[in-house]
Amino acid sequence: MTDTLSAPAPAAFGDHEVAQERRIVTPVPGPKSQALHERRLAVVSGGVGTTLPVYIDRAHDAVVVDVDGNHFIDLGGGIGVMGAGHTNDAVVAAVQEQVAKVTHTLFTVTPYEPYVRVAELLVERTPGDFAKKVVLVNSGAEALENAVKIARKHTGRNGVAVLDHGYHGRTNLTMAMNFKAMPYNLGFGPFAGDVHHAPNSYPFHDGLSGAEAAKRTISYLEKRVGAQDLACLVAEPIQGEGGFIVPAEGYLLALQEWCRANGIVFVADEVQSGVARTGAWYASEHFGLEPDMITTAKGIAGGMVLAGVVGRAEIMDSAHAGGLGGTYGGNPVACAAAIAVFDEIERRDLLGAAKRIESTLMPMLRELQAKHPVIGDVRGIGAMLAIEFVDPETGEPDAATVSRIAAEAAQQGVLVLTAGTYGNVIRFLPPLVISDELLRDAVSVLDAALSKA
Ligand code: PLZ
Repeated sequence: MTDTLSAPAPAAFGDHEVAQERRIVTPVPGPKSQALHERRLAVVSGGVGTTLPVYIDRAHDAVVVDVDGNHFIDLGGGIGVMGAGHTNDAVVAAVQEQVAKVTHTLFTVTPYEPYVRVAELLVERTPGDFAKKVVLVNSGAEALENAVKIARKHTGRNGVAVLDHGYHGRTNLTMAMNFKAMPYNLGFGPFAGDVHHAPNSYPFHDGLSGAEAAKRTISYLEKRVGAQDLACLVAEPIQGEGGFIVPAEGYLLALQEWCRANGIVFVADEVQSGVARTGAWYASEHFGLEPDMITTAKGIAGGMVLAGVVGRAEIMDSAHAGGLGGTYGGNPVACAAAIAVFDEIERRDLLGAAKRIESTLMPMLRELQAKHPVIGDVRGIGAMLAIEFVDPETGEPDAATVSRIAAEAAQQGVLVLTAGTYGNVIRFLPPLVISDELLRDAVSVLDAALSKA
């Protein structure tokens, strides 16, 4: 392994700052990344995939820097986690302060204030003008596990309804709730029972109105399961891994109404769409929803490990004392980070920033669509946008072009994530603090990659 391509001198910035620019100084992956990757292949399970074997050394705002000194524009933000920006000053300071005070006691043994504060913030910022309560956990999947567990206890029913193209996690129950077998579920069964998959609303493909799609979902569940056997219906307001599928107008509201009429707990899985991502605190607001429960994770704590369930107080309290918990749930350092993130969203108007990203990026993506017929659909809300690739003749999903473009963009210093049941979607989840200039630069790279593909 040659070491002649050494990293450039660190940029002349303060503590953890990084120049907000794209700068590629070695082949991608560079020699240091390649050496790390060899070490990794020897000891890390092959089941842990790698989208791009570029090893990251540091990051700030919307730029990540690898061990070879390459600066990448980050349009994925660690799958929508870094809304407040990488190494956000306020989050870094809050974590540093808390880590030197107390890092762990276990909230259910001897509690601490940051957990309570996060719960207060979640109660205030989630839609629904009713009494709510919270449980904090460690991951999105664990939040879903808890939502289902509480809904079952509350209703005394077992059935869980989920939607086609949905994604909910990698634990046994959440695997059963995923739509896509590969790579999430295949060979990992047997899976938890009483999980029922129903057709969703996917306007680009089904052409149905919200009312028509809701009728289809509801009649499917009524025939196949029976409303009185369902504890909950779990729906992502905008389906994330499924390819940023924005349901037709009125679809989700009709499902919520049906749930309410039938005593079914309506759970909005906002693990990907929540915490300012779409220009609202929670995407449910765009659809006029007041979910009985919301699961939240990712963007909530600036990359620190935190997730939670917020729900109607009477539902959340139906779990008996001691029925909810876990060693690390609501860890004080993670909670301190979350409090700083919520504060930053307000102080820096990150809801406005998400809307600004939509108004900058959406027209540029539509221009790409006009130029490149392989882009069949441009969709999303706020800073949760996507383009879906299909063969312009046949309408067949085109995953090959998506892979080529993502690989070429990385070579040029732009990180994009793919998504979609058929792998034919490029999704954009940039840190909300990204500048318009970086967005324009990144799109010009995608444009060139499209022309090349
Ligand atoms: N619900 C809506 O998007 C996580 C998965 C990444 P965890 N999505 C990214 C991967 O390949 O594992 C997600 C989500 C929605 C639940 C989850 C699960 O959240 O924090 O990854 O458990």
